Amino acid sequence: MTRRALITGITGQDGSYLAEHLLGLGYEVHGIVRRVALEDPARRFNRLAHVLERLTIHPASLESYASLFSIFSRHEFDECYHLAAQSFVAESFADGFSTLNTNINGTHYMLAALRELQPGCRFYFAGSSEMFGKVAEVPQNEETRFHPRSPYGISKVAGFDLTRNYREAYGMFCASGILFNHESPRRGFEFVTRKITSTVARIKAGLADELRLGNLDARRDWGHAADYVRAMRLMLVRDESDDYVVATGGTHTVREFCERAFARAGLDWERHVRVDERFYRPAEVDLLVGDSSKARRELGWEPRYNFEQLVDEMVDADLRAVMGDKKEA
Ligand code: NAP
Ligand code: F7E
Repeated sequence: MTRRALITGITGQDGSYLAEHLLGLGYEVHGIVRRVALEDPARRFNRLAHVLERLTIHPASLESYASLFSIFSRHEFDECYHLAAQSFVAESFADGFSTLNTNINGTHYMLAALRELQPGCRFYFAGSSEMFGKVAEVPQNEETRFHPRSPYGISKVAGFDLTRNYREAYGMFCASGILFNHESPRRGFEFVTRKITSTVARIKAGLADELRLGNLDARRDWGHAADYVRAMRLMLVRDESDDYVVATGGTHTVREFCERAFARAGLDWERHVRVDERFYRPAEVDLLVGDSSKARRELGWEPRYNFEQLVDEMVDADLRAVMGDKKEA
């Protein structure tokens, strides 16, 4: 029987890779998008353009329980991947209220609607390494204490707790992935990796000269989104639901990311990068590095990309895009 999956946040980086992955496995894939996305399809669906005809899209909003309830009352799903969120940490400092509202209530609405109408549907929650925040130990695993350092991190801890509570209180199949940073050529331009690789390409093409960044010493465990969406599905096809850290186990500074990205384009990063206080955060998460041994052991998951391959793929894609734009102009 064909399995049917619903993805919230299908227009985002992870949603697009997950949709591709599930289609490749023979799933029938549905997605929830907000109406603004439907009104601006060329921009909002750009990550999905190549598979859009094979998807079923439903308009709904995470802010409206009624809109989610209506979808679950009309369509049955085997698996539900709840990826939609205000996902930019810096923005959560600027507007904590809407981040908490979307990320906490949105997750609660999803769980409550499922419990009411489809308690047998398996549920995935997109947890984050930001939940570890001011880290209690290095590396971080499923037992590490949470100490979030941003409204975003706080919203993800609440979503994680809600998900676990629906599992424990109502016996539903609810799993959380605690995913460390994962990037790709489809990453949003506001995140540091894509900000770097897209600006490298513009500098190479003579369209820019300078890249302004915040904390160059921040360390992240960066993986590739295509690898991480495989782990999401593996969590939902187990006999029992549980929570898993997904990470590479490696760590690099923002400075190291710059070095590699500029070098890939034949540029010297020190000639172009300027530190700008405006991009510092009120509270920083300095050292994130994940221990994903449980996922490797129980899910049989492991990443296929290493750090260098990730950076190179992102730079190459942005170089191609910028050179293509220049030719057209
Ligand atoms: P992303 O590219 O920012 O995508 C976010 C998605 O959420 C988009 O489809 C967006 O829709 C949707 N969305 C945002 N606010 C919404 C709202 N109010 N109502 C309905 N949809 C809304 O994020 P991502 O990198 O793919 O991440 C996917 C999930 O994993 C997020 O929950 C994120 O917090 C979490 N996560 C990400 C990482 C990472 O490193 N990428 C790590 C850990 C956890 P529009 O297109 O309409 O804006
Ligand atoms: O920042 C530093 C910044 O915005 C990474 C989201 O997917 O991963 C992501 O959150 C680091 C931080 O991602 C700039 O201070 C320096 O230390 O790329 P980012 P993030 O905050 O780690 C987690 C796991 C998620 O769950 C989130 O959804 O880079 N940094 N200079 C900068 N960051 C940005 N954005 N811009 C700068 O100019």
